[in-house]
Amino acid sequence: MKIIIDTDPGVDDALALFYAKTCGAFEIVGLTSVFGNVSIETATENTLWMSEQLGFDAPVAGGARQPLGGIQHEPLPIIHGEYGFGTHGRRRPKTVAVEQDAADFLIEQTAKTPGEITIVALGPLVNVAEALNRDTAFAENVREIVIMGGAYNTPGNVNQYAEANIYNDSISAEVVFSKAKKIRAVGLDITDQILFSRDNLSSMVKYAGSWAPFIKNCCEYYLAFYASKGITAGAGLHDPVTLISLVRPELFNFKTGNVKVVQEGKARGLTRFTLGNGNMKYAASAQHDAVLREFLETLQRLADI
Ligand SMILES: [Ca+2]
Repeated sequence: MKIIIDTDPGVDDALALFYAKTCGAFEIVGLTSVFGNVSIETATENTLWMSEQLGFDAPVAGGARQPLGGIQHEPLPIIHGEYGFGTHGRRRPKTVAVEQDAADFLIEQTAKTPGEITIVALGPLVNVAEALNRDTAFAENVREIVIMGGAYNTPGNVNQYAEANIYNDSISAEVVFSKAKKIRAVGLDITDQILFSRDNLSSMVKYAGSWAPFIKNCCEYYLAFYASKGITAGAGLHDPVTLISLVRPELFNFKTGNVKVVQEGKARGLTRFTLGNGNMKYAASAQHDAVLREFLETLQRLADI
């Protein structure tokens, strides 16, 4: 399956990239960066660094630094760390991003092989929205847009209404939900239920080979944030679970319909779902234990990377 991953790394983004590498299901056509968990500069450096370290051998295009509509976004280092990977410092990749920006990269790559490339968006949706706004053919050329984002029949995580990726660019989210032809959304309904515990981390570190110190540092930081919120069972595997919904769709139940994104007031960023014929489906339930097992067992191959 050909995919482009749009990402704002980020601890759970890094875990998703580990899964993308080890699951063997993907041909990574490219990666695009976006502001979100970290600044765009850090997101691009982290994406380049992860791509080099994992041997993706794929181009990286730098994306948007701010949301559409002029709302200024500031990262929250308390969740993922100042440079996105726990207490690790700035990454120093050897490679550089391509000259094209992320939206043009998405447009060009999908036009080369219409109907073949799936875009997996793991951060705010501005790069995808820009691609939809710039080129009307893009919506037809992309196979599917897979989104980590939204809270459809469950509370948000920024506040009771909104999930962070949607909240951090609600205008772009509305562009995507209104213009895209085929969307698969994995939101907090599922990802807040599939928790990565300290015990899971201990066993993963045993299998992680030279990645062990990196993973331990990142995940301990991320787990500490969840614990500070009173969630001691573990941390949400938001971005990895989104990828797993593509590889193991039989572990998920989806509901099809349409989404409007609330743009004003205290509920800004709320994903309002209407069941019926529509351009999107969201993961309404999943086999939580089996999804977690898929993640943990797949990452046992990390020592070979
Ligand atoms: Ca992310």
